[in-house]
Amino acid sequence: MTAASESKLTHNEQIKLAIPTLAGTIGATLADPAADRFCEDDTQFLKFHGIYQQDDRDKRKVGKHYMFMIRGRIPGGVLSSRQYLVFDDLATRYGNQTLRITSRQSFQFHGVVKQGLGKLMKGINEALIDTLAACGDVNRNVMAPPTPPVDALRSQMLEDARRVSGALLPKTKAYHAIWVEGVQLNLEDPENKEFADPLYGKQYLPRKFKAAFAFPPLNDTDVLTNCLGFIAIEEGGRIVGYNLTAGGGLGMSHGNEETYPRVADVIGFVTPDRIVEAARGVLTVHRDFGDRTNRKHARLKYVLEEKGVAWFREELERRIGFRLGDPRPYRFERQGDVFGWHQQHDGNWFLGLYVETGRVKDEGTRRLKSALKLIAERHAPEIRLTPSQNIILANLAPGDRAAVTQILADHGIPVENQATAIRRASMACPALPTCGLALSESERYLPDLLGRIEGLLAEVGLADNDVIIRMTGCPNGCARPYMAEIGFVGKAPGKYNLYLGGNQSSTRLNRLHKESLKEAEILSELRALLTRYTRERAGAERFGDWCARIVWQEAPAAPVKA
Ligand code: SRM
Ligand code: SF4
Repeated sequence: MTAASESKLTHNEQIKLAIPTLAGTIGATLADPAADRFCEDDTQFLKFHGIYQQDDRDKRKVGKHYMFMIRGRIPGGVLSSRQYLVFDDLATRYGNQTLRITSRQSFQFHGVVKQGLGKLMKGINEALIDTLAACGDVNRNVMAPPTPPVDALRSQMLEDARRVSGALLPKTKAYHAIWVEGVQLNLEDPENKEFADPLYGKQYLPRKFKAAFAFPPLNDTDVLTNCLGFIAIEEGGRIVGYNLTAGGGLGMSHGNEETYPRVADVIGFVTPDRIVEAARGVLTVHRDFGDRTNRKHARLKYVLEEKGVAWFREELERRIGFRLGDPRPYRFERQGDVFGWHQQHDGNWFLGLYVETGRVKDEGTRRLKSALKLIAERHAPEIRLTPSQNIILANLAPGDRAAVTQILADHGIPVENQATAIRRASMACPALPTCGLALSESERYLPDLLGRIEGLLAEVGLADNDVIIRMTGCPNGCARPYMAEIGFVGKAPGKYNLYLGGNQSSTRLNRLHKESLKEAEILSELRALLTRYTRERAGAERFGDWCARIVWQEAPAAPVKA
């Protein structure tokens, strides 16, 4: 690389090049009891270790209260009860008493202060889980369908997802040194100075990279929103391979037309024995062609959009050294989770539980956190986190059902009619007060807004409608609002852009309908649209499909205001 091209690199690129172990001075600052936070460059390295330095935005008027968000790496979202109990205990001791299920099947701790950070990280690693690469310019948590085996095939997919996750892990020694051994990596040691990750090189990726698996007809992982996707193809009762997808992603910035959400392209077909090679190949195309001069333009989706599918397939095949098969037919019909009790193929049972905005907590008469702890202690289910921020308790013996239902009832959690259809189908990102990028509320506001939308639905005779509603506090798209039938994207405090027209199978992006709406405007707009929908829908047509058929034609997307 020439000096000129190096100078155009973003700051993140330069610091990765300078300290390719990603150790920064994290170990030294961690050991310093007087420091309540890490320096700016270290906050970038910390992300690769699964940690975000944040401050409590509710308290900004009285100064900056630094705290940390820690995200687990939990491929497919599966944990043992023992591991869950460790997470519960760590959240109680060092976090804000809650666990946050993420939209990528992981858990986040929020509100951890610096004194608790090292202990919490040690605890996670002792439970044989880690947080390595949960954030940063690397492959993130790999998603897989969370529904427990009602047939043997989904178990194979989970194993495939774990293989891909393992193969794409960075190899730096810094993570183990800092969080397990509790030491600062010696940056002067030539071995550390010259370190280059065998897959990622010295500079890692230009930006984050995301992978997911899905099993048609269910698209519960929103697979097409990922940089890399594997869509299972079943023939004769076995998974014969996967359609490989690439170039999905949702993040954008208000007023910047060079950024946009994008649905992935189907590139080709790959057999199960070759998914790791294929995954590495796709990742290295991102590594080598992603834009390292502009982080807003650095995702793989822009490479796909600008160079095209034919170029991408050829480039990928050149790297992996074999030809992909042609994509096989598949069809997604729906997204979403399964709730209530269901029997597994082995005779055991699983219970799908709705978790409002993914937050596992005790609040008022609903004491979900305490209930889950008791169930994990007494009945030891396998814990599965869903991409829609819900939880599944799996592998429960038939004899456990009544006791588990009773524990939940004692803690104010029903297993039947857990929430209205729109709540069960909804998602919100954390936003305020933890997220530094939030422009408006999301997790703390959506439940109230849904209450008002429930009122509207009842008013127009659609009380049981399960329209898919997602909200984020900014346009980064963390709760995947651009795939929802109704998407709310924060624009400013109390103001949201309204997107309409996603579909139930999560294969179609919605479109911007109106900008900067306050709550009263949202409700009046939705009242008018829902009233028309009841009159104009064709048979069982869903609201999102009606919006795409009718509303999109009437109101072409408004020009985006800067
Ligand atoms: Fe996200 C940044 C939370 C899934 C796109 N995301 C953030 C940060 C870390 C804010 C920051 O950079 O300072 C948020 C932390 C908030 C907090 O206080 O916890 C955050 N993202 C989340 C989670 C927790 C939202 C949730 O409701 O669960 C999800 C964690 C998933 C996980 O376990 O790994 C989460 N983020 C997503 C998704 C959805 C997905 O991956 O399926 C997206 C859209 C898909 C995509 O990547 O394109 C997403 N997050 C972003 C972006 C925009 C990236 C871009 O291409 O422009 C940012 C901003 C950034 O990276 O600079 C971001
Ligand atoms: Fe924060 Fe925006 Fe992501 Fe919400 S969508 S968590 S506000 S970055």
